[in-house]
Amino acid sequence: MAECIFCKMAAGEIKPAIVHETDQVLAFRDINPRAPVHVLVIPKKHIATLNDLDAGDTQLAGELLQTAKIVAEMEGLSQNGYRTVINCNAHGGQEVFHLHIHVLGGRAMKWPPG
Ligand code: DGP
Repeated sequence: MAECIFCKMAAGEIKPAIVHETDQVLAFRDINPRAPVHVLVIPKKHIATLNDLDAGDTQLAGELLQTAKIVAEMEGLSQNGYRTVINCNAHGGQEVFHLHIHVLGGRAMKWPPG
């Protein structure tokens, strides 16, 4: 998608602070961190929201989750724990319409979320 900022990152046109990368997935630091560690994990392929994930994306969805786990390990979050979040559409608070998993850690999280 030409106007999608996360697609531009996936294509290397905009360079975020990359934490991890595979052929299909990119993980980079959030520009507006909400925790000491705040990394976004995206598919390089444009998928607007979780609603748009189809049956053919099952392998990719698994790789997104595996990457979230790898990022948590790399950032030293695994033992104390961390939070993963996917915001979807207006009530979910989604601002960027390219599917992403937030990996948040480095402090205790509250529940329920706001
Ligand atoms: P969401 O509300 O789930 O759509 O979260 C979008 C996140 O994307 C938000 O935490 C801020 C982050 N973000 C938006 N624009 C940029 C950018 O240009 N670079 C980086 N690194 N993160 C961005």
